[in-house]
Amino acid sequence: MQPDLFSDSRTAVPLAPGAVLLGGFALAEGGALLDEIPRLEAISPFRHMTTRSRGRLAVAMFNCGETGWVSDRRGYRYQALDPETGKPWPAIPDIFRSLAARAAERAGYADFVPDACLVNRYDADTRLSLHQDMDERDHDAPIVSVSLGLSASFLWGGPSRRDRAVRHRVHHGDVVVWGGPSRMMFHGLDGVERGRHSLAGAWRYNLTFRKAR
Ligand SMILES: O=C(O)CCC(=O)C(=O)O
Repeated sequence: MQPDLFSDSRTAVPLAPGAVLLGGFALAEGGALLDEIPRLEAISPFRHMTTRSRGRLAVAMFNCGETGWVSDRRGYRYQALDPETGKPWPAIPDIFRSLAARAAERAGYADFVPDACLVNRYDADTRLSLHQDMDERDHDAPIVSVSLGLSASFLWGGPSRRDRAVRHRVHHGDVVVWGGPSRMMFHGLDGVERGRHSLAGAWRYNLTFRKAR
């Protein structure tokens, strides 16, 4: 891996064809986006899912949307009901939807209507290893990934897990969008800073919007 590439907080940094880091795109709405999280997690709480092979995921997660990503001993999939509550996931708030659509459009993907939003929560010791998002039926739509709270390093790899990943420092309000020729690129998250963010406390949150069905 290379050392971190620092994004200017107001510029668009191309990562690869079809992929861009929109520095500060959600900065103005960051607080309002964070304000939605307690209401959503009161319906579907954060939890550490398990995987078929590797035990407990370090990242705490829940979903909002018509469907949500789940992992357990049976594997990865999307499902309409939260397995913890047996009820539907909370709806995607309008402010989330609007931001995701605007970020996608800014990156060149018009008319993005996500049906799933994974809400990830990290502390300073949490990482998400390189992976591809491949459980969605619709691979034509882009992925929109919003960083909130503490800064971290977003890992941007290639089409193979063996490809060298480049680290991009992502800050509160940064948005990464990838689709088209980059849709199946490996990516991950590393190096969450220690400390307290004025709005998010000791956490980094991430909203990942996808069209899954
Ligand atoms: O937290 C991030 O920035 C990345 C999240 C991610 O890759 C995922 O949820 O699949």
